[in-house]
Amino acid sequence: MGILNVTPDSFSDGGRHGTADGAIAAGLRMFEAGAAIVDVGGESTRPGAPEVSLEEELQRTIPVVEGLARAGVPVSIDTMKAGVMRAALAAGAGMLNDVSALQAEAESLAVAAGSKAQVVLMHMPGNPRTMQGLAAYDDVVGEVRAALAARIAVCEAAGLARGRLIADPGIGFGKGVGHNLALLRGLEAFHALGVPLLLGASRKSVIPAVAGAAPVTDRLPGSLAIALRGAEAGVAWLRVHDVAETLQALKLWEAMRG
Ligand code: 7PJ
Repeated sequence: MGILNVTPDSFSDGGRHGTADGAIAAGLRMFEAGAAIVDVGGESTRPGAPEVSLEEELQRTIPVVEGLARAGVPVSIDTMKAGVMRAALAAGAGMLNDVSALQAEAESLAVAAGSKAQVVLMHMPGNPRTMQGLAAYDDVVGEVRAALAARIAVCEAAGLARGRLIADPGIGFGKGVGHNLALLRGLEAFHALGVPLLLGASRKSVIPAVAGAAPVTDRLPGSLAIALRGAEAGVAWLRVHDVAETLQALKLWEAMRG
C-alpha cells in the first residue's frame, strides 16, 4: 500500500503534492512501481494536528481518488469521516482505511457495511489529539489485540463480513517506543484475529527513537527493516511511502527464504 498524503501538514511529506494533478501523478508512479493499492489521505493524524473540516477533506481527496480510479489504480481512502468515505466510494475507492476503526463518526459503520469495500480497522486509543496521553498498557499486545477483536465483532454484528476486514495494531498511535517495539516483536499474535494484517510504520518516530535522530526523509533504512519484520511475521499489507525500495527489499527477503 503506497501512502499518498494530500495534506498541507502531514509529518513526513507535508505539502509535496500541491495540486490534484500532482498527487494523481505521484499515485500513478506508486502503482507503476508495484503498489497494489494507493492510500489517499487528506487529514493529518500526527499527534496534535488540527482538525480538518469535511468540506476541506473532500476537496483535497476526492479529485485524487477519482483521477486514480479512472486511471485503473486501486484506491484506499484514509479517513475518519463517513462523508469522505461515502464520496470516495462513489469516486471509485475500493478500501476504507479508518485509523479510528470506524468509531470516530456514528455513521461510518453503516457506510462501510453498506459498501463492498475492504475495511482496515486500526487500533488507536482515544483520538489523534488525546492518544499520546493514553499510551499506558500492562500487556500491549494482548490489549491491542483484544480491542481489535472487539471492533471486528462490532463490524460483523453490523453486517460487515469478516472476509472484508483487515486489522492493524496502529504503530505510533497512542503508543510509546517500548509499546511499538513490543507490538512489532509480537506481530504473530495478531493472526489469532483471523483476518489479514496491515502494518504501517514507514518513517515513523520509532525509527529515530531506536537508531538516533533522523529527519523523516532519512528514515528509509529503518522503514525497510520494519517492513521485513512485517513480512517475516506474515503481514498481508505494508503501508509505505517508498514503494519501489520496499519491493526491492521484499524481493530479496523472499528469494533468500528458501
Ligand atoms: C497509519 C494509517 C497506519 C493505517 C497513518 C503516517 C501517519 N493507517 N494512517 N495504519 N498511519 N491503517 O502515515 O505515518 O499505521 S497516518
